Amino acid sequence: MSTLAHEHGHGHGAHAHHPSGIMRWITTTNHKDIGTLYLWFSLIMFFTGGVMALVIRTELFQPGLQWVNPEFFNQLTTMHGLVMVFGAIMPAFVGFANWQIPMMIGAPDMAFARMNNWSFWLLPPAAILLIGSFFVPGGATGAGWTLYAPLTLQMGMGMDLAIFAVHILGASSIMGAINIIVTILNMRAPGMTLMKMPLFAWTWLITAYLLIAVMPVLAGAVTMTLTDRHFGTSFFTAAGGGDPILYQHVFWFFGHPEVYIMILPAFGIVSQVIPTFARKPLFGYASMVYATASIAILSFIVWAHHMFTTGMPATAQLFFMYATMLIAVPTGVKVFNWIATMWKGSMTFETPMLFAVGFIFVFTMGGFTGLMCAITPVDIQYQETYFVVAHFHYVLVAGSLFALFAGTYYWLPKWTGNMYPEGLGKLHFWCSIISFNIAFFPMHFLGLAGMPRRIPDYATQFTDFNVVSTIGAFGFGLSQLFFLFAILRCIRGGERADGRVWEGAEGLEWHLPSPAPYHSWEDAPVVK
Ligand code: CU1
Repeated sequence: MSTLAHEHGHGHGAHAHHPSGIMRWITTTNHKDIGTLYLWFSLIMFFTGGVMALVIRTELFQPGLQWVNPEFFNQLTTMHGLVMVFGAIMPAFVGFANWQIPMMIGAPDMAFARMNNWSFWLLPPAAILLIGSFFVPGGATGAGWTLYAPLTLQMGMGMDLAIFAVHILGASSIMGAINIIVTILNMRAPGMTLMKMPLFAWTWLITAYLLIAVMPVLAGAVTMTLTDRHFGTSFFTAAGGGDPILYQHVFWFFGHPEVYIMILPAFGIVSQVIPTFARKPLFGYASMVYATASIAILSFIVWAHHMFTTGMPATAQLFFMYATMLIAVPTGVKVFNWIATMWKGSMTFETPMLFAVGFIFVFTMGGFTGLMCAITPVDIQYQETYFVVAHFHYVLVAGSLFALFAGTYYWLPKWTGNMYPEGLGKLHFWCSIISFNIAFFPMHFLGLAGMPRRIPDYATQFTDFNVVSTIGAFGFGLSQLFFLFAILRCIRGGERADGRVWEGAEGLEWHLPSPAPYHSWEDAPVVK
């Protein structure tokens, strides 16, 4: 990383002041530096949220209460969700966007380089608020990551810290999204038309619009919660003329597009990796773009599939059921195109490809259980059970996270100039995909058998699958140490690599040479 980032651009600005050490990272406006900051931040949050998950799984290893009290258990499930969604997955994709989008479209940097710095540096204070809320009177909020009223109206000050953290994280996301949209629409190199952009840039452009559309809705939901808590309003209290169900509608109008915010950039990464290792161009490029846009549009009209048990009219239940099922069509187009890309390709299975193929296989299982959850009459049985927990971990871990792993191994050689250790990467993949399924597949059976989610204790007939699941979870947690070692070894040295690291794939991936980094505004090339 250091070799790349310390290089100087083209001689101009040679006498400009360049801060070093910690000041370099605090004041940087360079998209590569900021991408690196995002990625390290999300990795730290990933391990933080992962430790919480392991405490949860330790408590669930056997029935009864052994390790944590029920209040703290609720705090752990809540914070695990908030930390992983807002701290790990979303910032990781923004880190990828910072590194890759300017290089992919031939822009010298992000459009608003100083705002980019601010977008990142809002994250650590928000993380401190979230993690710090464990240590205030009453502890962190235990209302669940969805922060449903009326429970949130009865919680201690940890809830206020969570609300403030969500506000800050939302502001950061919106600024990041504005930056990505303006960069892509205004700063493409000559000849780089929209329909020539690499798929990762396309998926992020669409994701950025989703972010701008729904982050303010989440901000509204938590602000109404805040005023209900402290300023005498009754948005969500029936006693004052409000309705707690209103909270769910507002939250999920944000929450469902949020699901696609966490998966569309993953689709983008997989769409870059598969053609490289199949040594064929992406099959159905235009249909990939249209499928991504279709998914994004449909994501706005499915939100009440999270609310089938709230007493909606049957007509509304039918609408949300059919609208949700419709999303399977563009998603199916994507899976078809990835497989058609691999069809008769000369494939090799380096670590990025293993994670990409693993993504297709395991994410598709999450898609199928999603379809099961969309069927209103049966969802009424699944609601608030471990089946739902299994479903969304297949989507978010085997989906978003595996794509992030694929992207990390794919681009680390380009970012650092060094090859990662291939054996360690493959070990990481196989341990991850096996332990992931040991941890999460039994949860389907637990849910179908009626085990509720978000409880620290359970009836004894659920014991066997919970034991298996906890063993798998620890396996998955330990497997991530291979990931950490692979990254560290890659940064510290190893075989030299250049932009054409993936032999035989030249021209498919690195459309344009990487522009030279710069370290201050004066160094930045003038963009016309
Ligand atoms: Cu949803």
